[in-house]
Amino acid sequence: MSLEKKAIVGIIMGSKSDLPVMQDAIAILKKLEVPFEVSIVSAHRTPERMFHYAKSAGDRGLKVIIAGAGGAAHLPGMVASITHLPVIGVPVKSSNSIDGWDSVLSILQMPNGIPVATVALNAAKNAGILAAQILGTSSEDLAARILAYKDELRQAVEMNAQDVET
Ligand code: RP5
Repeated sequence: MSLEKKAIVGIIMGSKSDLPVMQDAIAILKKLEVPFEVSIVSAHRTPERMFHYAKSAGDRGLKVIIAGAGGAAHLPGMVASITHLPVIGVPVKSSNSIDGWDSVLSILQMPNGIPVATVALNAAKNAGILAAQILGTSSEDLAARILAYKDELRQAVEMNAQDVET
């Protein structure tokens, strides 16, 4: 996708081990035809790479950043402290986490002035949808694709209802 069109969503994660969770953001952005790029950027292990990524993101054409991390998940908040772009945080339940509360609270409890739009634990799909919705405010075509997706959700529920209801 990023080869065909210039990326407008940046998907970053603290480790390759976050990729299975973050794949859900990739999949929904592909479905909604939103161009994106994917990078591994660690707040703790590659702080200079993180700073450069966040500092250059707007100039490189990105409009929204989705940042996933687990444990002491400082990546979304640190990126939000550097860029003017909206940052959507995905708390990832890493293998040594305390049921994911470590990453949820690290991403959710931001100080005044530096918001991160935090989705539920491992909810990278919702992060992708939210990024598309932000971008859909300035693209009628994308807004139409989001509404079509919502219609798919409605139809699935109505089919299930027909199966169950008597
Ligand atoms: C965080 O530590 C990453 O975002 C990941 O969720 C977690 C574990 O990373 P690895 O030790 O698997 O590289 O920085």
